[in-house]
Amino acid sequence: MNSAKAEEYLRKIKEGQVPSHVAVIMDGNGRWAKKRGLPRIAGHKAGLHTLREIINCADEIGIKIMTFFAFSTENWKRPPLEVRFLMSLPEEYLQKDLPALMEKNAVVKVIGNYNRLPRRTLNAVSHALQATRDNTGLIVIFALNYGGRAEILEAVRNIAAKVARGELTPDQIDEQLLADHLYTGGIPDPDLLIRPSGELRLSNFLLWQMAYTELWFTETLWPDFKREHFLEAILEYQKRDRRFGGIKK
Ligand code: V0D
Repeated sequence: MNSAKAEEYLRKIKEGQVPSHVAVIMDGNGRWAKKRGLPRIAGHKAGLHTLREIINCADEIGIKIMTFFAFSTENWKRPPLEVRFLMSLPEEYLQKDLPALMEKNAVVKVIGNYNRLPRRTLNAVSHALQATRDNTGLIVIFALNYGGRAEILEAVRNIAAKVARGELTPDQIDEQLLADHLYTGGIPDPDLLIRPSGELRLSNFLLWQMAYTELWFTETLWPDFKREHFLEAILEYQKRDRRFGGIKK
């Protein structure tokens, strides 16, 4: 799949600066399936193909960090069978793609409260974290059982505990310290958020981290989202960046 449009975008992108960190909300899988008269899980499976294509493309153009919203703390409210199916996807994905990720020298990371996940899912994820921890290429972060407010709360609790133990004083609590206590401690904030499927919200994703992030939305559903959509988003980001270059953070 190498459309002329994608090649044209690629050429233009190479003239500018590629964002270091791109965050993506993989949204619209259920709607994609419904439109085709398929079960929602067929949409999630199709979304897995898009995930592969976008990781390959990000690696090719030299993006350093990709963060994908895979499962939110609110997603537990979905039908139990759908949740079960979703929980099988990390294992399915990693079984098939871990060798390719190793070949790319990619690092897999997970953010979120993932101790609530089924054992098999946890095992597959832990194995990938271990296997890729010393790699030095593209960092692929999956937000799993993630909620932005919960993340900030947990950080605040941990900081408060340090104050209570006398390890910190309140005046030592600044933005940097709070950022260091988030799941993303040590990872630079996203430069660009991509949200497909026509929803125009953050939905509790990386709230603290996206204070200065450029937002890019498209009506395209995640399973229909291709390399050329991704490149279009990057190109648009570069244009904005150029326009506001002097006064950006
Ligand atoms: C479903 C489309 C990869 C969006 C992509 C449990 C919805 C496929 C992972 C994954 C999901 C997670 C952790 C990890 C490696 C891979 C994933 C979920 C859903 C929720 F270490 N795709 N994916 N996780 N979908």
